[in-house]
Amino acid sequence: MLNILPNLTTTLAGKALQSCLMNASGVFCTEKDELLQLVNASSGAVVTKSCTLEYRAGNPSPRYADIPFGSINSMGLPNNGIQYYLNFIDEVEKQSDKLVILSIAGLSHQENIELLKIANQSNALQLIELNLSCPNIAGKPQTGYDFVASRDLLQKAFEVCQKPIGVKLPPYFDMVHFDEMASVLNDFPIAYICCVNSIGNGLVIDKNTDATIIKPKNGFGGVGGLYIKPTALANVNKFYELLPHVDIVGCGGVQNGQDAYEHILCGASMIQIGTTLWQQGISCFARIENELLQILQQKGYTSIKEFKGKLGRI
Ligand code: RRO
Repeated sequence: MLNILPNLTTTLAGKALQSCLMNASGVFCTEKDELLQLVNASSGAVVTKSCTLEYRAGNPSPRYADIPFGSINSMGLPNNGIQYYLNFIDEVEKQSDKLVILSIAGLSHQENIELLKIANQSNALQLIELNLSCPNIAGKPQTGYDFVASRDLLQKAFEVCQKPIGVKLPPYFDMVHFDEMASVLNDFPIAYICCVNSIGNGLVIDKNTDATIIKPKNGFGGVGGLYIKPTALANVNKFYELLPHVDIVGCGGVQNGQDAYEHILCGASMIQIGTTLWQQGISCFARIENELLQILQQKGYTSIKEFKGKLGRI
């Protein structure tokens, strides 16, 4: 019998990629040396840390902590400003065909529009991830939880920017909210959606001190890792049903090949790795890739499209 070796190739926003694994925005992608390592890693694409118009130092430390089944962070959008990342994308384009996605997270709608206008001028930039879901800026709600504001921002975004735009969504927890967000997204030519950002405003206590484990926002921060896998899978799967023509990037709780496999079963075309990349470093891509390939081989699949979205129901 002919035994065809499986591969993890995929497409995202019409672009062919060698692997369906990549980093999640925010992890190991703020500085140029980190981004370069990601460009050279065994991953299908790279996304930058979400950026603002100017450099931001972010929130005071400690602002990230590993916790038993994941992580909590309140980084506060530390980044080097949009031009730093556009310069990096220009440089990479000359040496590599790895897709580098620019993540944008303005602190206001006006700032997002300015960022999109600047991004639109870049020759090398191919794809933008508009972050509608940063949970860690004091006094700023997550745009993705305000359906009217999301529509308004997307309306303006597609007026000023002709480049493909994907959106990073917060997790939703109510069927009505899935429907409402899907009906907003359906009205725009969204390149992809990424589900999910961290679950906002969790609280973790240090048992030795009886105090919060991170400092900003009185200890409240976005929760990532295994804690959020069921929520991430539910969001991927619900939006796969509601937006059948939009590529979905799954993000949340991917520690191994089985987790990645489950995201694809739920409908993901691509998988982002956040907390595991933070905890284990860049070698996690090769390990998870091998584990996922083994699962495909065991199940007799040769490509991810053979089982994407084929979640069974009982
Ligand atoms: O920088 C952050 O605090 C941060 C961002 Br922008 C985000 O989108 N998600 C997150 O967990 N942290």
